[in-house]
Amino acid sequence: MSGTAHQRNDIPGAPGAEPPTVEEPTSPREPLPPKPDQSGPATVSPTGQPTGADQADVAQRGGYLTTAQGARLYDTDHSLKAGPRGPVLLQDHHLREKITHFDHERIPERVVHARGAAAHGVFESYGTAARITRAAFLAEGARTPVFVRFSTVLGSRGSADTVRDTRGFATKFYTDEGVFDLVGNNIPVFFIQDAIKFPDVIHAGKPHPDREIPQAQSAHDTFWDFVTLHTEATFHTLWNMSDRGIPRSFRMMEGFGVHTFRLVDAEGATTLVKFHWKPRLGVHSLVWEEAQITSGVDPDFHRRDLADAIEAGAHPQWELGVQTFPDNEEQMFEGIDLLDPTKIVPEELAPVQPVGLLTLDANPSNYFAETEQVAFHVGNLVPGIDVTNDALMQGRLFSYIDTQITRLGGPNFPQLPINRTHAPVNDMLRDGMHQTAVHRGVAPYRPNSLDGGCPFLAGAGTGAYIEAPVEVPAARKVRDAAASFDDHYSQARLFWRSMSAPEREHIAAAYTFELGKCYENAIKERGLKVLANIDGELCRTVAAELGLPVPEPTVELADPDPSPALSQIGKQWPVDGRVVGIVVTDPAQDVSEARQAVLAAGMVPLVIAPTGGEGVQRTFATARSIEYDALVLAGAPQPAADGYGARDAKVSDDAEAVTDIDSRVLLLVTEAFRHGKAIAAYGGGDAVLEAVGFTSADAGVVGAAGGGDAVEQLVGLLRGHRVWDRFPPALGG
Ligand code: HDE
Repeated sequence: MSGTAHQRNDIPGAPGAEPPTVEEPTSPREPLPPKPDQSGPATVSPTGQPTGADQADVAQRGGYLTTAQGARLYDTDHSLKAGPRGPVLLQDHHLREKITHFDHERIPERVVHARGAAAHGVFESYGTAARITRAAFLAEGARTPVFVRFSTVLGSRGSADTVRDTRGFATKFYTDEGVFDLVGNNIPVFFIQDAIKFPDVIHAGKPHPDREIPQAQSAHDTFWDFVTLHTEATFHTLWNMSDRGIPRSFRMMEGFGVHTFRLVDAEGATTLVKFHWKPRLGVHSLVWEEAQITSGVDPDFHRRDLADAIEAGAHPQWELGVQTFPDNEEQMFEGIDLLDPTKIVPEELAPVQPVGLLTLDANPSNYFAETEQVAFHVGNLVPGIDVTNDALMQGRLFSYIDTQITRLGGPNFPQLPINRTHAPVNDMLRDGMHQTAVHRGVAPYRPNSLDGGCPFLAGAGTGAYIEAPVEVPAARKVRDAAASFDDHYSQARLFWRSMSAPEREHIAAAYTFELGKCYENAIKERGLKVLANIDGELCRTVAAELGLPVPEPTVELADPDPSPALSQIGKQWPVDGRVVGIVVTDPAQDVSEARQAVLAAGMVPLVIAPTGGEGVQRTFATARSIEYDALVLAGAPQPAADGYGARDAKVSDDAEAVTDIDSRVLLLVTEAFRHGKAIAAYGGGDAVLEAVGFTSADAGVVGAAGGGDAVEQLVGLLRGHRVWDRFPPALGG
């Protein structure tokens, strides 16, 4: 539940309510409360009744170790044996209970979106959507608790966060009228137009079935085989190859409902809408090398970033907005088929109108109970929000409940604490595995007289969910799609044309990397044919890199107006929660001015010193550039005691490269520079810049008078996310 008051932690990973002692504690006590940034699901009953219980009441209790039945135990390190060297006795109930439970600790991971991270928060409605929907949580001033889970799609639960992939953005709104789930992605279109192909596209994207390689990525033959044979996937694939496929942070991603939804007002009038989440911090991405290094150095980069930011009090925020379209018989807008989930409606044609603000303000207190057990479902709808005939959406309406039954072990998963609605439940569903409700009465059917006719049916005036009575066009039964679904390229071309020069470079590099990793030449050639239908220059660039001939387009190239809203470069954004590395020469060096300035700007300072010590978060051995959005060089550290290759392979042993500065600091700075990060130097730090050949004439490299000045200049640069001038305009520039 959100709304907990948080104290701000300067540095992520601050100890909990009671810092540990070095000696093992000797007297029993109640378990410690969660950290101030953490919260759990609201304590409502399986039927949605607030229990008034403290969250501690549903966690472990008591200072003594017990069995699952509450009997106290005196030893948990030794099995019950026939003598100290004898065999273990079958009667050891504690051993059997402990091992048996452990043996069943795992549940199946999600078939897609297995890897995720989540947070609690609140959604505050502006009321601007009240004229088009009767949904109570969108009325003016309504505040609704939410739980949001972000995810990658392809990788297993233990895969790296920063792979090139689509990201899930699923929001559970615990509204007074029942749960509403907005199960979206960070990319507004999908690979396919019909749910019946979903198993196929996922089989193609997942690791090859023979060797189970590669994990969590699309740079392999089966993925490219599929998307070049099903060219409806072209637009989504282009988004994935763009910087959107490698977000800097979950906090810096847009979210999209993808499908067109139908909103229904109090009078029954309907409006078609597309949902958008707009991050307050702007859309920002990693650069590819950074993403690759991160996969090894910190595979938990995104989940750590989310948790750290919330812990530090930099609560991520998104505005929910809708694009609205008249609900007419054609379900088209400006020639764009609203039932085709491979198409966007450019924001310039239909502006995104803000309807509320989402704030994530608490980390989960238990990953499994909350993030792993949360079960989203596209069919979790509330009055005022309805579905459309999008064939992708229709299949999803079946899939989500179905998959939870396997994953969560039976049909009662809505009763898991994180999934419990906050609205009263009287559903006539009974029994089943893991039933935790204890229902009364004898007549779970209706009509009945034995239970006084309960439950009664609601009507429009008593809050019933009533499907909008839209006409279904008279038609013949077919396995087919509308002719408008055949245009697979014009919006991909629109996207390409809307990109800035560095974004185009990144796209060309991504296609080159991914197709270059395919083994089969035929697949690379087919990939180039698709690119020829997007843009000649893109195709020629990638073909040259692959060493393959340039194919001719097979369609007439469209001439769409660019949509500036698609580019993620060129504006200014807040810097909340960005991480600034401060390099010092000595753990005792006083950099309090720089630290304070970073904190005052709402960012996180990490001091990097030759060795650990009070106030030091990283050493040269543990630091890597990918962790920092900007660097402050507060001196030029000499090679540290562990600064030789046999101890730390990051150290350069190249005699030419050896200077009187620790070469890991030089690596840090050159990588940061290459990745377009801002760098400031003061107090002798300019010697580091000199050693690597950078000067303040280079974009985003600044000399400063002191720590405060350095941070102030960095903040100015960080508002633009990256130093884009360092990426030379080449392709289409
Ligand atoms: Fe999903 N998808 N999906 N999907 N999806 C699942 O449900 C499915 C699609 C999305 O954090 C599964 O609980 C089908 C589009 C997210 O727990 C499963 C189709 C979009 C999540 C499923 C799609 C999504 C899922 C797997 C084609 C963006 C993670 C585990 C019609 C609008 C939710 C689970 C979480 C998860 C089915 C396509 C988003 C199998 C059949 C389009 C964010 O039910």
